Amino acid sequence: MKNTESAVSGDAASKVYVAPGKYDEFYNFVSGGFNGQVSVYGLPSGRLLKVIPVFSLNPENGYGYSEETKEMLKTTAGYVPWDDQHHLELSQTNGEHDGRWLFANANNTPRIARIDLSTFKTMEILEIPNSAGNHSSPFITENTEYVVAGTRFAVPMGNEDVPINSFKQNFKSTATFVRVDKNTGNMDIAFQIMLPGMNLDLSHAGKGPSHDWFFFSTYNTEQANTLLEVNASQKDKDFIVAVNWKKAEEYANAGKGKKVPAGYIHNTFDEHTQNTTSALQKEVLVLDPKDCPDMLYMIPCPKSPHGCDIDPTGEYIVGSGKLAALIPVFSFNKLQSAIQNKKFEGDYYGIPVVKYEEALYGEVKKPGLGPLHTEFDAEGNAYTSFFISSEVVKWNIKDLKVIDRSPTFYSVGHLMVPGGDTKKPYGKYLVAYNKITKDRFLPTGPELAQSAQLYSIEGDKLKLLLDFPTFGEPHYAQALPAQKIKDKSAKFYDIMQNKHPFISLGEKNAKVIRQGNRVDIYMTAIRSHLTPDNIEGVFVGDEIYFHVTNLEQDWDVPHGFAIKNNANAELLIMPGETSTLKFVPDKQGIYPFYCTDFCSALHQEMQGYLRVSAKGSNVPLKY
Ligand code: K7E
Ligand code: RUQ
Ligand code: CUA
Repeated sequence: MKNTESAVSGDAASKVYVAPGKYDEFYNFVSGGFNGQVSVYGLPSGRLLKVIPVFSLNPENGYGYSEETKEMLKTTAGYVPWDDQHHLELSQTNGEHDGRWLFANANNTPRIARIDLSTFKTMEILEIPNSAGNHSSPFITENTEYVVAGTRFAVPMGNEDVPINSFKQNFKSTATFVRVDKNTGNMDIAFQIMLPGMNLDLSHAGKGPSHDWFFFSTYNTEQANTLLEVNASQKDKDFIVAVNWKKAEEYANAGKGKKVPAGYIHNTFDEHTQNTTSALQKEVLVLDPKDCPDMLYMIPCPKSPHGCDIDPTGEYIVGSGKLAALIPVFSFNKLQSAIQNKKFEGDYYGIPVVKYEEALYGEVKKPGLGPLHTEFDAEGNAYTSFFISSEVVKWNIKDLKVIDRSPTFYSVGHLMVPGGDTKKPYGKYLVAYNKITKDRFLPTGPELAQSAQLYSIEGDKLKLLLDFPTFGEPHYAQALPAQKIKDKSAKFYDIMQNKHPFISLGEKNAKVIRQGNRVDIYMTAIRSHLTPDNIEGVFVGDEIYFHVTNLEQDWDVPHGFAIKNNANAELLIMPGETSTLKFVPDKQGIYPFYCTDFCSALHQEMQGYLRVSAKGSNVPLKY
């Protein structure tokens, strides 16, 4: 399709125009895919407001480089500084966004992060053991009781060295339930449910009547170790796994699980000391379905389900077979009576398989090609993305009739309606996150940005309003009304609450302390001076730590810090914050340092010199 065929109607520009100095109506949190970060856009303008570093290094503010944040990216495999970030969920209370936290998954080296929405900062990263390809994550229950993880790539439970073709015997999948503390948001693994080896794909929690349940889509339930076989597949259905997590919780509390040795690392950022604590955990509680009856059921779902989405009432479960020509909609009510009346067609490794027709509410026939993901509005409509036919389709949940469709440019993956997976969608807009940009923007060589497209969904018809490029490859996204968080946004850190062990509270407290070959420089930054600014008496091979405290107590006055030839990085320090940059000079000489953020008319005056002398020379410490 050519650009001209997608020309938007005349009033589109006014619908997305946010005048200079005016705020957007929604915050839109967008996953970064292979760039590992989360970005924040305003809607409807599509303006990029911020990139929040989560699972990758961020040269903008030193995340992952500073001594305080390095450990956030630590795992049992060491430092993993670049991951693949697919899905986001905002915390909920009673099935509605409460504006407290944002959860993000790392797909490759399985992890879940929690971001604080008053500081837009990553506060916690929890590694998930016995897992690989953490794709069903980080979906949450309606009171944020749990955030889940799920195994896309089945692996041996202890990751033993086994022949790959022993998949059926040795490979397992796990659904991990991570408890979230009501007050602090802190995460810890409550239990893991061990499943037969298969690919868990996406998930969503029930709500309302289905509150106690979690649903996971699956593929490769043939348990093939090469998916070439599956593509020419024998079976025409995979499954949605229905997990009664309340039951699982009871079993876990009743001691039905086994503590299994499994190392995983839990990193938490302490807002007072401003340092990361990295704790190694050594075991995890595993529930085996064999010991836990009535906890798990399989619902057949046409080939091969990807998205698994629950409507706002909690009654309808929408599966989306990537290779299916229809969308199955299951009824939670029917599923319950099928379970009660044992309307099973058999079992899958001991897990009862409910008869398809007994759980099915109905099918949306011939909606498009390659359905992936579904979101909802508050009026009983669903919106599904179609990757192959490259369109978004609006349909009615009750009568399963298609209402409208609109092309995307091109190949949409996820889509998002603000609040579209909660009990109370806000509606108004739909954003399609597209995999392919091609000719939509000025060319930038072989590497093009991915893109988002904003539609109005206020009428029956979908109306394309805006295209905007994204930072990284967007998968799932979330949006909530700006007023839910904008007034609790922190403007700076209270320096009196700063308990950093190397803070210098005031320029008079700036100092340099040597212990052996370790040199701690307690430095302050305030418009327009770095203190101390002339430092002598350090030597080649010393481990020098610049602990820079930004003494400002005002909004939007960061200072930067950089020193010549430092192989490590730079810093950007927020008002009231202390950050640490390590420097191990390997040559003697003079090293200028300076503030990298244009902070006042005297910004250029924020500079200094470090003199590094030969090892063993007798230059006294001076600052
Ligand atoms: Cu469909 Cu990883 Cu959610 Cu992307 S997945 S599109
Ligand atoms: S200085 S304002 Cu390098 Cu002209 Cu930037
Ligand atoms: Cu501080 Cu420029």
